[in-house]
Amino acid sequence: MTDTTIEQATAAKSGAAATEQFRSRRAAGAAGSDTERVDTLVTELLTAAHDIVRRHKVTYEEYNALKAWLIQVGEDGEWPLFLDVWVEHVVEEVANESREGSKGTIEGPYYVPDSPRLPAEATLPMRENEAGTPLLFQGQVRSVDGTPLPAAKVEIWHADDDGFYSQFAPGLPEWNLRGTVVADETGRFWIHTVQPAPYQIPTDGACGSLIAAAGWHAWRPAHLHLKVSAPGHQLITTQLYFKGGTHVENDIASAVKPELILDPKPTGKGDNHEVTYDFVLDKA
Ligand code: MBD
Ligand code: FE
Repeated sequence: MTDTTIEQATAAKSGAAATEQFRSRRAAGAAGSDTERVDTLVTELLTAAHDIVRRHKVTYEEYNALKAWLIQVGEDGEWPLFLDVWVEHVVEEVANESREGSKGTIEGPYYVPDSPRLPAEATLPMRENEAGTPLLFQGQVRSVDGTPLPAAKVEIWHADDDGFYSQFAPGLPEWNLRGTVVADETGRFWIHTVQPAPYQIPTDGACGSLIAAAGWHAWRPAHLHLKVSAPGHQLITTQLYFKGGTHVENDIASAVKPELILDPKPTGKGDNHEVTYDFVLDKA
């Protein structure tokens, strides 16, 4: 008998990969040099925590449980996951409040830059017999004034039919279900992929313990992640969801917006589906 070990997806492994990915991309030192701003924000955050302790008469037992849990978040590499699930949506809301074009939403912890460049009509890198309903996702990228944006870039990444992201779960080809599609001279694109499945955040790490302790659920609705950009325009980071999908109404990451819901229709060929979604970019 051969001794094969099938590597399991674990919170610690996806956490370590997300932490590493974040660290490698973060521009050093941009924020944190404005003493007054740091003072204001951190003081208000701590004051809010102090108020909670007083109002709810938080005990030493609870304080120590929090301390142990915070230590565990770090050990599991789950700070990117924790922050992107429970905090990023408000940062995104503030960052994009004056945008006129397409709605954005959170990036989440599983973006990887420099995915393979693909032509305007392309199939995302996937395994032979990749599971899931085949989906043609097509559309056009335009400026807020209606001008089509030639050679716009549509970066797309999503989980597979088991809810796993390449580079954050073992056993998947490096760029599975990730690509950078370059739109044609009229800003149009046609992306062939498979519909992703709902995504359960890892339950075996610190975030999972919190979810269990609070009696919450760990699910995000099925979603496509996108970054759409064009010269002279602001890049938009967004996600698209599926009408009627499980957890569209109760995303653990609070990142669903009514403008971001797709309703793919059968094409009549097998169980293929297709949907059109246009992106409108604000000027830079
Ligand atoms: C995801 O796939 C995701 O998009 C977010 C925001 C958090 C955890 C997993
Ligand atoms: Fe995601």
